[in-house]
Amino acid sequence: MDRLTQYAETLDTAAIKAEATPQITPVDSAFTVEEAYQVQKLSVDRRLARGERRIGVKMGLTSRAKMLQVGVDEVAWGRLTDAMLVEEGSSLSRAKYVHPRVEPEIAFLMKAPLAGKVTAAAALAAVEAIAPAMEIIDSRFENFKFALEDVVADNTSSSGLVIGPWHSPRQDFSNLGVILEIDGEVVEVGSTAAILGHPLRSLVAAARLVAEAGEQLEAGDIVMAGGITAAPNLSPGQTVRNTVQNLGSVMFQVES
Ligand code: 0L1
Ligand code: MG
Repeated sequence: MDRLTQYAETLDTAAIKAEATPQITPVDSAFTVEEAYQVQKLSVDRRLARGERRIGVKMGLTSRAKMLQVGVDEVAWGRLTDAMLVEEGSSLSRAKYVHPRVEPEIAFLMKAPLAGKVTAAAALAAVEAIAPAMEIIDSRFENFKFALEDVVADNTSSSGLVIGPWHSPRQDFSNLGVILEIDGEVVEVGSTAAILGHPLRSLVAAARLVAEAGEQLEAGDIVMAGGITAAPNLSPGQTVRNTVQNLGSVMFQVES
């Protein structure tokens, strides 16, 4: 088995078993971001081969704070499957994750394909709806520590998504207030402007990056725009809610 296939199998197995695995980059200093995206695809292909269905993409490292944290100046992306969907208002099992965290986000629902170098206006024209959303991120690496190459290979930590009510995108969503609550207490506040200054920039970047991989955003795809605040840890017993100005809220609970 070649080394990229081996990394994909290791990361896929770590996700299935909810067991952390060592970082790749400390033992493979030649590992590149391009190879990491190949590992990501190989790993997600294993899920598709087990019967999971592709439902869209997630954008990551979309805020200046996250870019500084990982030491990069480019966004990253990952692939979403139907098995990652957590029904709005339902419970997820903490035991299925290694060390899960939650990010308040907004999501786009596509009504037309989009790929390549597109304008913000063209991106908006391809959007059917927008919704308040949350991403469950769960690095498969020990101690949630990684370099860019590691996290890209690990499907940019993506593990789950929760989508709230869909709304028309014909409104100004460039700077909507965002409140993340856990057990009724406000733990993070932010604005959709934290996503590259305007969430549409994240969709423009998604179209460019998927095209570089020879893919496209499809009608019906969900695109997670990116984290808006720091990502708190999840623990059993919590009720988590993200409320986005004008878009309403989305919630889930955490079981053991
Ligand atoms: O969605 C994100 O921005 C997270 C990308 C990966 C970094 C992390 O796991 O914190
Ligand atoms: Mg995210």
